[in-house]
Amino acid sequence: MALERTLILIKPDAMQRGLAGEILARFERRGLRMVGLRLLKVDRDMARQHYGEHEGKPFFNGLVKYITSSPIIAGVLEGTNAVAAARQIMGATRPTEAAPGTIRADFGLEVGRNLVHGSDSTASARREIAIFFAGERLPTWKRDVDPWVFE
Ligand code: DAT
Ligand code: MG
Repeated sequence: MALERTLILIKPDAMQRGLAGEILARFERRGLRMVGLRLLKVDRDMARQHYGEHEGKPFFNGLVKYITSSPIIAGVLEGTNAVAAARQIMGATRPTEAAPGTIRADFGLEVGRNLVHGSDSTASARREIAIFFAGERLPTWKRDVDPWVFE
């Protein structure tokens, strides 16, 4: 059980469909805490850097065009096993293979319009947070306060 940070993106299709609040709420109510949040338009250089591992694949150019097509929200979420927890909430890459109850299954059908990004490892999270929050000092949450207990 490790305290981790992960990068999420609310991608252009989710923004255009007015689903940003719904998507953020799903991460938030699971217990992941926001430590960074910004609205931005990704340019080609940033897109190529973020999706560098996919360069050369047949869908790469379409992916860059899509992610640069409208403003997105980038967020850093913190929590126990945050990387895996966020991926679980998102669902599988292909919406038709994602489990019901996940964001990608509940709101999408097309792999090229799958609404959200989430880092796939802590190493990816570090790399991606550095791209989207370069030079920003992200706050942290105090954890020395007991949660309420229902007796
Ligand atoms: P994930 O976003 O689940 O980490 P990935 O890193 O393999 O998935 O791919 C990055 C994004 O690229 C993915 O969210 C959607 C797009 N993509 C992946 N495979 C694709 C394909 N076969 N055709 C079209 N787009 C694809
Ligand atoms: Mg990925």
